Amino acid sequence: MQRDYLKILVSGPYASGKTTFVKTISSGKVLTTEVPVSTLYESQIKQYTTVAFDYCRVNLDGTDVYVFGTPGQTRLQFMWRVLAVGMHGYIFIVDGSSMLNVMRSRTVYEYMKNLGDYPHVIAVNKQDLPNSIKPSTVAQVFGVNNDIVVPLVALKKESAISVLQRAVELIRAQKPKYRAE
Ligand SMILES: Nc1nc2c(ncn2[C@@H]2O[C@H](COP(=O)(O)OP(=O)(O)O)[C@@H](O)[C@H]2O)c(=O)[nH]1
Ligand SMILES: [Mg+2]
Repeated sequence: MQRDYLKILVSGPYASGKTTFVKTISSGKVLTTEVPVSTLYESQIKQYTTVAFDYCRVNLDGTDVYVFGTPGQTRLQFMWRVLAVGMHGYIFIVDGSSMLNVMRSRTVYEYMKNLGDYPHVIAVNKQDLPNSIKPSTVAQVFGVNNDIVVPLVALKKESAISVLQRAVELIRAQKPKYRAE
């Protein structure tokens, strides 16, 4: 039987909030591969890190959306290419807590764009923090259109779901229908 579905990748640099995003949209029903961090540098930022991927399935207005979160450490970036197979689009999460993190995200974004020309959303996370960087600033820094850059608080369900909805919207705007074989 044929069935509508979408595969969306959640990518972005280390500690931008990818795992949090996948956990939030799935209400905790997530398959995750987090392990304690292995280097001193990483441990200064957080305690656990994704080594393979995060995964969840959510139903959005009748469509099954398969969401895969990538590992963020650069030495695990080869996984991105693996996880990108068959995707319809992606959400690129930027840590908006400081301008330095936004600047650092740019090369990671370029890497993602090299995987192919897919519909995508750039989500500027941690908007709950004081002095967080605005989506319009990120659009300027990344040199992209304002309409693909959206605010995000990955800890909040409404916010995370609305980012997912925007990604689905952009995917549907590009191609009307996706069918599993
Ligand atoms: N203030 C705030 N912190 C967040 C938000 N989303 C994630 N974080 C924190 O950012 C850190 C990295 O999150 P994580 O999901 O592990 O990042 P990943 O490496 O991209 O998977 C964790 O300490 C999270 O609690 C958010 O919306 N607001
Ligand atoms: Mg993670």
